[in-house]
Amino acid sequence: MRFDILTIFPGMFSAYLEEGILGRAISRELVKVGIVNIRDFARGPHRTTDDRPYGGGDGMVMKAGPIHRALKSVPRVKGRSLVALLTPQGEKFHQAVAWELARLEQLILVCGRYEGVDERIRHLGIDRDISVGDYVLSGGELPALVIMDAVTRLIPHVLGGERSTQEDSFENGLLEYPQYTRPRVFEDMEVPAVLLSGNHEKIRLWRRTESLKRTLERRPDLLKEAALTEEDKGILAELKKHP
Ligand code: 4GO
Repeated sequence: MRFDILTIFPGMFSAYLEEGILGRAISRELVKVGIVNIRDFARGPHRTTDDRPYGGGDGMVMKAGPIHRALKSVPRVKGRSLVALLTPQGEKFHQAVAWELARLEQLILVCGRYEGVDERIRHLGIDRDISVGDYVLSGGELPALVIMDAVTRLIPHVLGGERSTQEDSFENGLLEYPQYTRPRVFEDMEVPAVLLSGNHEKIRLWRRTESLKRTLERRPDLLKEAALTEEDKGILAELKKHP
């Protein structure tokens, strides 16, 4: 998988691309990342990437020209390649979208700044508008990093043995069960005895119950979409009777 990021703030990406899961995936060449500075494609002595909005009003709008030229400069990888604009007006990003994007050969992410980008850029090579949530940020850079992170950890061999994506929240449509590690007693709080029992069937049942309990309490909306077994439905019925 190759990511190409279009931004006027290339420096915002370095820390995140050098460390952690994403950093390691890059050094292992499981993913490649190209950063394009939109300002390199701006014209005039001031290399301006923004201008005043037609019709008046506060703030500035990102000019279409520099973004359009920056996009054309990105070599398109053969195979499935997609250009996404990060905007609060986009389709909401969630785990299923991450899986869909993980199947691409190339994902090009366009980060806007100021009050937004000239609408005409949408007709010049943007395939999809994506939003990471219902809030406004000062730029598309953090959303681009969020998407790169969520997608990268789904790429084969990125996570290795340390953690399975299958056990994550949302992969089975439920929230994760609580986790504990040493010490066994911390600030007078004990690890639930079942986890020390060595009884794998009891542990599985306890975790599934906790997962369902958490989802019911915090995100009941997720239960409508989750693939529930007959056992799950039985556990849920009990939880609703005796919360
Ligand atoms: C994306 C971009 C929020 C999101 C953004 C989001 N804010 N929720 N801000 O994914 C154009 C100028 C949009 C600033 C950008």
